[in-house]
Amino acid sequence: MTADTRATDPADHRYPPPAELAAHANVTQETLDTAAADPEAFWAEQAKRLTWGTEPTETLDWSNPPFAKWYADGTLNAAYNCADRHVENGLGDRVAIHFEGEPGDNRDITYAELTAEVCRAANGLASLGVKSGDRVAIYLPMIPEAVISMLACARLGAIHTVIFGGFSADALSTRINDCGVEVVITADGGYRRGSPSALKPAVDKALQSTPGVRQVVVVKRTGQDTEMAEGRDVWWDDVVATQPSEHTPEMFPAEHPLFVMYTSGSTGKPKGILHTTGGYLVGTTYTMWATYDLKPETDVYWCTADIGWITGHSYVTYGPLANAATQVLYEGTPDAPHKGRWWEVIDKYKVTILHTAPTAIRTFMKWGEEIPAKFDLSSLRMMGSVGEPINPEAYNWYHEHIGRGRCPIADTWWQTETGMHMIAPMPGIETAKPGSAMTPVPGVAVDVVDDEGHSLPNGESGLLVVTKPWPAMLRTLWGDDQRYIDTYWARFGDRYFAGDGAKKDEDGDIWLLGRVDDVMNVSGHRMSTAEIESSLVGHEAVAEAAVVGASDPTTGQAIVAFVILISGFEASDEMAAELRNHVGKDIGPIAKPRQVMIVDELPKTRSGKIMRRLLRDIAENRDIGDVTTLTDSTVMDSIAKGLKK
Ligand code: 6R9
Repeated sequence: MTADTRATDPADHRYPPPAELAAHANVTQETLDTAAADPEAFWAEQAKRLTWGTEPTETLDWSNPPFAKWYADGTLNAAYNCADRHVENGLGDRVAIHFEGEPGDNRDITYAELTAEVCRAANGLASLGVKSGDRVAIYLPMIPEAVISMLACARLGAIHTVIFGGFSADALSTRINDCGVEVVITADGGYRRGSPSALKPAVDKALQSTPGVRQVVVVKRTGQDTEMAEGRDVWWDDVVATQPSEHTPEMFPAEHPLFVMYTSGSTGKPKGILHTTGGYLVGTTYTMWATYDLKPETDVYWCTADIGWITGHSYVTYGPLANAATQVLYEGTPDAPHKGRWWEVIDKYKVTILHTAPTAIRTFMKWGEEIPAKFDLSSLRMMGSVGEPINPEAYNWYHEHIGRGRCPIADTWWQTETGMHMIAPMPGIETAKPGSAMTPVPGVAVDVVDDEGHSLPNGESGLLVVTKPWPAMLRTLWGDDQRYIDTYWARFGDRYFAGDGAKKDEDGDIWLLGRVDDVMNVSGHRMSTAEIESSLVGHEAVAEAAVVGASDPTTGQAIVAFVILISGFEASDEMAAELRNHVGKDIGPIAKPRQVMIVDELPKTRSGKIMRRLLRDIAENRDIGDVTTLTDSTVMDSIAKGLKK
């Protein structure tokens, strides 16, 4: 039981580690000290968590920064590490995945079964000609085949690129073309909010403009009517189910590419973040074990992230499975068929570690604490948060109403680019502060610096940098080394620029302050203002568009768009609704602006840059501050007036 340390200000609550957890904690102060004294030796040691074909003798090669190599003379197979080796170690009967479908269907998959399924899928993909280095896109709901497909690709050395099922056909084709994908794995559909939701039609549409795709494998999930293109589309059951359940894994060099994950940058074009095999797997395997104090023999872990995001890669597929953990995989939404669905799942599988996002917690707060109160959540012992800063109110609510005052919360800061947790409290050691991600994980070094790169003292806000290479770091942007250098390294030399503002408090603990670039964070999803602006100006009625992220009590930030119409088009509620839907269709429902404001002019600086800060003030109903750098300071009046109409 945590001591009652309630203070009046929610940010001043303090949560020391529960004594029981601290007594058996995976990570101790000694771990932190050893790692800080010699990070490379620490990471060399952590590599022993994996089973290698050839053990690495090198740890980090930073001779050509910012292009890092980790464990470069080692060889391994990621799928073998996540499946077969556990069976060889006598854990074949342990459940790897408790799958819970939204309609209530469920399936337990042991490590022996997982290994067999991955082998079958690898044999199936190989029969379609997939080989090492080929790119395979995965566009699936949260069903076991999603994890199996990722591992089947990894087993063959093929590079997977998972595209979130909520993305539109256009977003799909852009990513497929950028990555040079030849094979797509999808499903007829998945269950969302109580009904089947089709996926295959978006693939069909995307493939009209992806000349490189030669084959589509379709998993049957919902049984919806599905068009199959002759010669191109094949059913998963026809290609995979009939295959032998044995497959000899090839050992690949540690720096062999594992996957590309697209994420929004500050320009419209999504960035293909490239992760490689050895370093990524060491980093995720270690942090999975350390941050959650994972005890694979007894814990039941549940991360609610979709595999379409990095969290789903590192902490649904690779981290948990490399540790031989037992986890829950849930297909649907938290409110189907009722708003207590998550708590029911926790009770049913006796989940001990829950990892979710602030936006979900705020939604549950809105629904009311009486809903989780109806369920037995006594199995929980540890919880995590990821994706955006968690506000102290949501943190305290999570602690009290879900963790029932007993469970430490790891607020984990990291990125698609970092591959693994970078800043998070180690649950057996640290007294957590609501809203702070606390301190770097063992083996990681960060700093807060000013614009010129000078380290800032405690108490001051600046920019977050990572000061030493880490194993799961991105290696480059797919096909664009220059953009990799420019985006992350040009600013501070050999220190990685994360794009986040941060502050160290008087104790040196780190508070994340949100993005400092034009990237919004909506429900934990990164969205670029430029990408949505370019979608809006793609509509025949729009002359110009400016998009900002306005703070929102549930989603963290919400997308607010200001648009100028081409003359001849009328401003109306219908037009605003049409533009919202246009973005939804173009990019995906999560990119739909909360509001579209039709204006006559946009505030611009003398150099022609749109002053998003002012638009954010309007979107958040604040007084407009300093407008002296505007070309025409009356613009703001006219916008504000125009909006009152
Ligand atoms: C893992 C993930 C990365 C951006 C990152 C930051 C924000 C993530 C956070 C957080 C404050 C946390 N972010 N976790 N901000 N506290 N615990 O979310 O990756 O989708 O690439 O987003 O998300 O702004 O730069 P990704």
